[in-house]
Amino acid sequence: MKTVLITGATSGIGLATAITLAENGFAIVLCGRNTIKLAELKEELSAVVPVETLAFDVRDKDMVASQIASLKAPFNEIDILINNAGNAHGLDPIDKGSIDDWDAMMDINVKGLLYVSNVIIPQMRDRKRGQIINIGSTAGKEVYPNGNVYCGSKHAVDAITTGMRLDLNPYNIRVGAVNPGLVETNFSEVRFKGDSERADKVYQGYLALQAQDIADVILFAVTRPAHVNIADLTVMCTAQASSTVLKKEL
Ligand code: 8X3
Repeated sequence: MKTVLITGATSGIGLATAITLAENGFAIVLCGRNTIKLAELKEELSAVVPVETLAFDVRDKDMVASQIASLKAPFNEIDILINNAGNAHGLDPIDKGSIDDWDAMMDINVKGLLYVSNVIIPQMRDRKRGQIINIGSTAGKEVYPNGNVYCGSKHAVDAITTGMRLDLNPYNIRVGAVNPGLVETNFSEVRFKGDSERADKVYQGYLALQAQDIADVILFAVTRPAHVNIADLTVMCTAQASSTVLKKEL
């Protein structure tokens, strides 16, 4: 049984992925900040597969390191790392952006991903096997108006994914990215700081991707034979042609 560590596992894509991988026989290490949700999810999924939880904020590098180091067998050998934790804060032109929002996006989406990877990569390197999937975004492929720093953080994920794949190639470690477009989760609610009316509008008038759609893609990536690496995969809903071209039924 392979063990998967998922960050941001208590909501959205991370949650759907945790449930999907548990249903498909992977042992799961659920990581997140919300200890109540982690405990509920552990109870639910433990009926199916071995499950462990780690409570940390990916921004806290000491907690990241100490929590992952505390894992005991059978959870101390991570076969697959899914760097999913991430979010957007604000959607403002660059001259009106908030430094706190910029910090949050760079600290979570970029540095947090690095902190978790930094702890997991050496064990994969020593075992000469492993798989890392970074959740990027269409925003990591193109920049859209007011997306500035969020797009920058996801472009960084795109570059870091390629860098990881190059550097970890000698160790037989598969590295790839899944890059979703518009997915109907609490993403926009976080981006717009709880303004649910504004958040709901993002997904109105067309059928957005659902978290499960991305979980299915991740399941596909982690069930390929050892010689197959899904290096870079962009997923949009049918109504979306790019970050700025979206067909809405009006
Ligand atoms: C999420 C998709 O379109 O808001 O990464 O950039 S988008």
